[in-house]
Amino acid sequence: MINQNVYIFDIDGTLTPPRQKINKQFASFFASFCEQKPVFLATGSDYKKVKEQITPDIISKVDGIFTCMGNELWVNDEKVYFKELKIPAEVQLWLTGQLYESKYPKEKCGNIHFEHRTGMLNFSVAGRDISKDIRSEYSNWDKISKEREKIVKNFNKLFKHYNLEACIGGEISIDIQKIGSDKGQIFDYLSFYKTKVFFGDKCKPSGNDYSLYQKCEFKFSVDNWLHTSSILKNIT
Ligand code: M1P
Repeated sequence: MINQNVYIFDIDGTLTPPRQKINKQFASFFASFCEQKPVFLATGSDYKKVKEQITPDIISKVDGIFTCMGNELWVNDEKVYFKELKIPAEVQLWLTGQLYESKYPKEKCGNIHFEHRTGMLNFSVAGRDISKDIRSEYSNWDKISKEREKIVKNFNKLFKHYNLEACIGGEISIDIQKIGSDKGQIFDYLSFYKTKVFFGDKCKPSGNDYSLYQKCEFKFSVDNWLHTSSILKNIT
């Protein structure tokens, strides 16, 4: 057992604005935090997106980066392990059906609705290839219509027999993975640390940080990276 706190951070909405680069000043503060403590990043995104958003300095200082909901681990720019997932045709077709069911205006949607990542599928009615403006418009519309919450609920009722579950991703998407192959698995990989301290922004039951948030001994459900920054400044 390692008698130290290990710090685990979600990325989008916790260390950066969703799908954007980390703030420069915060990045240099956070890099020095990573030098002093054991730190892991934990994201639903893939490693390519992590590298777009997080500085090389931070990447070189953290102990590891769990991507694709913990279905991949990267250490020193090397993939240390990965878990695969095959999505059944019925599931893929049901999700395609949701695109037709959606009340969000079709002309505003992009064309890339599915992103097959390691051990997970990211699904977005609005599309991964939409502008920043449409992204925030869909996100606000979703808060009122609760489209993603409804899709997640129905999905989890229908596809348990495939051992699959869905949760709300970031602003516009849904993450789908095997039951138990969500961020909660990161807690188990780090169980040899006495205390796990987690920072996330999607910590409610349908959010993709919930499973890890629930397990960690210390946890912070944050509003955005500024909130994370102010908490960290009190820890150091
Ligand atoms: O917060 C992490 C999430 O970031 C993106 O979500 P969205 O595009 O919905 O804002 C996705 O990469 C998602 O998989 C990821 O969990």
